[in-house]
Amino acid sequence: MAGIDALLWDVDGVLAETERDGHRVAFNQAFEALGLPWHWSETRYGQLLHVTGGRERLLADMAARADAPALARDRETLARSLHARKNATYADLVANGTVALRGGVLPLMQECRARGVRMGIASTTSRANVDALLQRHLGASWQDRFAAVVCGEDVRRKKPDPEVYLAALRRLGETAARVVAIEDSPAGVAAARAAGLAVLVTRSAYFAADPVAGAIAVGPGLHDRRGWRPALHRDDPGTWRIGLDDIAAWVERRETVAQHD
Ligand code: XBP
Repeated sequence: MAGIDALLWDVDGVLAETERDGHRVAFNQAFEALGLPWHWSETRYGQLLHVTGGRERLLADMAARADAPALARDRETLARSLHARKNATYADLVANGTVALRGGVLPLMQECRARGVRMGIASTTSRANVDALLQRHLGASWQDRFAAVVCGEDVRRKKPDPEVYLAALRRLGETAARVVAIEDSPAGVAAARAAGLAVLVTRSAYFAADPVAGAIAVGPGLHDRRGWRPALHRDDPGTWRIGLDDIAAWVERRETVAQHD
């Protein structure tokens, strides 16, 4: 379609509120399972989310704890065990339907398919987590819907490094000019921008108010036509959601939101 050949989806926070309802809960279950008296409150998890990567997040938390193993080697071993446990629990949680897709996500995916706009996944979460979430919501053959799926294991550097987006563009065989990323976190926006992409920001629970720089538009989610900056170019009483024409209009304007608090 005019202006857009492909959309690249971030996963955590964009497709679903996985952090609040999934990963945090699973981390806490992993602490319990390994006999650790640790617990990440919603507030503490929000602080830790500025570290991308679950294993890296565990190591960052241990660095601030008096009761973590003293040796770096032992912390690394513990982080790997906890992370493996967390991912297994997370997979169970999403398989049981604990984590829903956010509103407007599925209709936009269906619209992409109907209008010949290709899609990719660009996430630095583990592949098993993406697989669990999308199997639950899109079925066993979910990968067929995406021309590129790039996850944490495929990159050396996680977001805000642009590696994941550059790899997704390579797999799509596209340059950045006609591809739009959908993100929620400052690190994700920075990664997509550094890869040269236009970025749409759908605010998530944990990054509801963080300043983000350089997005083509920032708003509450694909499920809501109110509260977007810049405002939607057209009032369409016939729809409740954000669609490809809305995104194309923002791309065409190329008016970036310098900063949104
Ligand atoms: C999200 C992350 C991940 C998830 C947990 O990455 O930072 O660490 O919180 O997943 P993105 P893992 O910004 O690409 O959405 O435990 O697999 O890391």
